[in-house]
Amino acid sequence: MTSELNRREAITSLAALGAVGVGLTAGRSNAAPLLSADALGYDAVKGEYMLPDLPYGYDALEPAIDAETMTIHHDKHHAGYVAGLNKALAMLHAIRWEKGDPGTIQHWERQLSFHAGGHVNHTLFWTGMAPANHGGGGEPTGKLADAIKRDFGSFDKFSWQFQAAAKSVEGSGWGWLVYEPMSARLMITQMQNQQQMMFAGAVPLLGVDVWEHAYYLRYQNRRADYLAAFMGIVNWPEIERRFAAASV
Ligand code: MN3
Repeated sequence: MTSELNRREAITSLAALGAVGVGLTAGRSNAAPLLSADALGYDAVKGEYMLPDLPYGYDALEPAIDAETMTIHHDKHHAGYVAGLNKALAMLHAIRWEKGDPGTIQHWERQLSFHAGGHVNHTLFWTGMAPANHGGGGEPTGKLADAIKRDFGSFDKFSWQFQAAAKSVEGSGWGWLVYEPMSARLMITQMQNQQQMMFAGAVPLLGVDVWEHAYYLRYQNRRADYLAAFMGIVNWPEIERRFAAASV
């Protein structure tokens, strides 16, 4: 299999996930993608994804998110999703190539959805945060600020709904601010696990991880406190960039 084929398959696989509008602003080839292949750690020669480094130190988001949580979350959890994604792609390739047992397809497609979701979600998560007073926190400006006011009423109303949605995710999952390109509007969605409950076409702009591994060491069961702290480290300039890329 050529690396080009690998690359196309990988992109197609990721694009099949509703959560992943990545690179799928198709027909907008002049727009910067939501995430580049480099940002996702994609190695076109190996046809595999690598774990990207954090864009800051493990302790950079203190006190909102502690260094131990960041270390385990990135080096263990995120790494696990990358490994799982590569494994699923390799297994699907092998089954297809050898016309192997079609009964195993469902299992590996589920693995692909979960781990590809995990990889993309976490890559967006890390880069969607920045240290407080070094780009993190405050409110968005420009066209994103205007769109938030139009679609939610005000930044405060947006922030309230975003935190309420994330807080009430059943079990493990995410809260997301997404752009729905067909009607050109913003929405807030919940996500269960790494992929469920997202709808096709939704472009993820801002996500907050509400798996317990994201906050339990510091906050225990106080998910709402974690969410309030998260709002103080949102990298709004990066979210504005994603919105601009998605809404061209
Ligand atoms: Mn996580």
